[in-house]
Amino acid sequence: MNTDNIQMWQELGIDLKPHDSLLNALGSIYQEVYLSQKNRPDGMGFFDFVVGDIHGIRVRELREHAKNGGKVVATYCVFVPEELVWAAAGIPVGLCAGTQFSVPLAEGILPRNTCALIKSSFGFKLGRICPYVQASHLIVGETTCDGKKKMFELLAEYQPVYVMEVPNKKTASSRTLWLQEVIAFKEVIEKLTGNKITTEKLSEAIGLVNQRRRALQRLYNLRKVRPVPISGKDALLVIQVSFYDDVKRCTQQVNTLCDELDKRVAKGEGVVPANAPRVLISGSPMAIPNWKLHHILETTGAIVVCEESCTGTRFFTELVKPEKSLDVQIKSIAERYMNIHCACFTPNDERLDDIVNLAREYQADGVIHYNLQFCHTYANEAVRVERRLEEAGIPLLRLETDYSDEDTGQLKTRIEAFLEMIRK
Ligand code: BJ8
Repeated sequence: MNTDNIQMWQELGIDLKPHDSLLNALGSIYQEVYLSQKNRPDGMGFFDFVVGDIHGIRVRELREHAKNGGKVVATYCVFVPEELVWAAAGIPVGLCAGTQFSVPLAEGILPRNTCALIKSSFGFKLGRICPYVQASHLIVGETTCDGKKKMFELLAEYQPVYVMEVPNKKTASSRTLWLQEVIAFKEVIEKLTGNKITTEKLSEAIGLVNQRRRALQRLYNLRKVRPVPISGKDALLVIQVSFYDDVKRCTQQVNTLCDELDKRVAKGEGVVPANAPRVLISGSPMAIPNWKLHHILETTGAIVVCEESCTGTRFFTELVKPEKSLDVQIKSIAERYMNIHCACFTPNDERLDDIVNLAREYQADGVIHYNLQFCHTYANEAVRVERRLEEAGIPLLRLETDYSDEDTGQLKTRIEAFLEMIRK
């Protein structure tokens, strides 16, 4: 173990013993899920390196930033407009919360029938095992679902938390409310960082984040090809890392990876045979190290070609329109974020359209609706997803699971039966 890292974690108040166990567990899962894959693109080397030192290099960069007077702003949802944080010379970090490891800690306080994402997030803070949480000056929550809203109240007992009000409808008055929320968030960030957000700074930040979105769009477009040049697991990892890595570096690495994939496509080279069943996953986000469903699918002969989720298309599909004055830039940011089709909205027909359109664009043979157990928002919306896909003639499998391994065998059986049905 790197002694510099240990010192840094101690300074951040990390509880070292469980933290060591977490890193050891992560190392073996990564070996099994990622490093055992054959024919991976060389460009994944960067992402392996980042995950290999997941609580080291990037945390050190955040600490350096803080030592120079900069602020770190942690988020849990793709609704928080990161452009405003970058424009105020802060660093936004998307927190992971994808591990079962921290769930039992949270269950000491939160009801067990709360979704794993919420319990994992809260458990990280309770157990002091996430250096990103410890290194952040402000955690930004949102009113997307009830469980999260209430968890943020409890989290605020441990660390400064600011909650953005995300409306539940997309009416004109909801849009006005959301615009006010974005303006209020700008003020919070300016106060936190001591930096005024100017038109120039915001324009630069919009450009940077849009470039990363374009790079991710490029990566996803390459997954539309048959045979697919990259595994679903690897593509998911790229998205997961882009939530917390430096925006410029990450963009460059994604583009380098895409250059390599372009060459694979030109040669007709894929990671699986052209006739492997192609699956689109739709639903709850999958934070590091939640690779469970992709791993089961891709070790059962299928290939995941797209994720309609916040760790997928919802993260990068829409760009922020570049504008010339601060007021219009802020409006443009608010508009872009209101186009995220999270199940917390009602009605949410746009998401149903997205799933059908994406399934066609990515030539998916079937869709898996992935629901984190106890997430009622996505579970209830799945009823309409099912009807819509039936009308469109697209096979669907609805799965509900958590972060534990207990149901792996059962999931595998259901997935095998589904693949048998959609195999051409
Ligand atoms: S924009 S999907 S990242 S809220 S799974 S915590 S909804 S009970 S994560 Fe999400 Fe933002 Fe929406 Fe995306 Fe609640 Fe459901 Fe848990 Fe969830």
